Amino acid sequence: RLSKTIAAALNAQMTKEAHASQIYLSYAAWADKRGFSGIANFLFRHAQEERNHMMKILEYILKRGAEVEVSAIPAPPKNPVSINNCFEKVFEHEVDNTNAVYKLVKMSHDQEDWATWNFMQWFVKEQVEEETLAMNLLDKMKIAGGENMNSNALYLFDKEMEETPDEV
Ligand code: OFO
Repeated sequence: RLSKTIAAALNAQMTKEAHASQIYLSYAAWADKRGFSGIANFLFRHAQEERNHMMKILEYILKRGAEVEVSAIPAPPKNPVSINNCFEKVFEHEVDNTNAVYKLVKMSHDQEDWATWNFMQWFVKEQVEEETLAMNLLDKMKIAGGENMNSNALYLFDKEMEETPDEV
């Protein structure tokens, strides 16, 4: 059985994953509007992935016999100012979510809730993959000029993003 505090923390994490999905969704729409359809495609796919994470937690809460609380999702932050800035923000967001995941891991460890601890390991692994992916993309952009990427480099980057998988 889930303790009250673990159930509350899992519910909060569920909302955090939903928030992540909204962030990717808003950035995807922003990129698409500016003609970057490859980047938009990648971000739309990722929005779906974050929603799957939300569902994964929801199903776990139910399976463990606790109450699911679907609450309001905070609005996504302001639009990025450039493609480079977009991926910087994506990376920052992923680091922030990793910290939230770690808190849950610690809480389940402290309470000796080994089922939740084990369940959360999937998210630990997932966050490593997502941070690595965001870092790799930032590295690529840095080589291509970072904030000063010219239209040629941006064109090629956008094209490549169409095929970039969500996972590394
Ligand atoms: Fe849900 O994995 Fe990113 O945030």
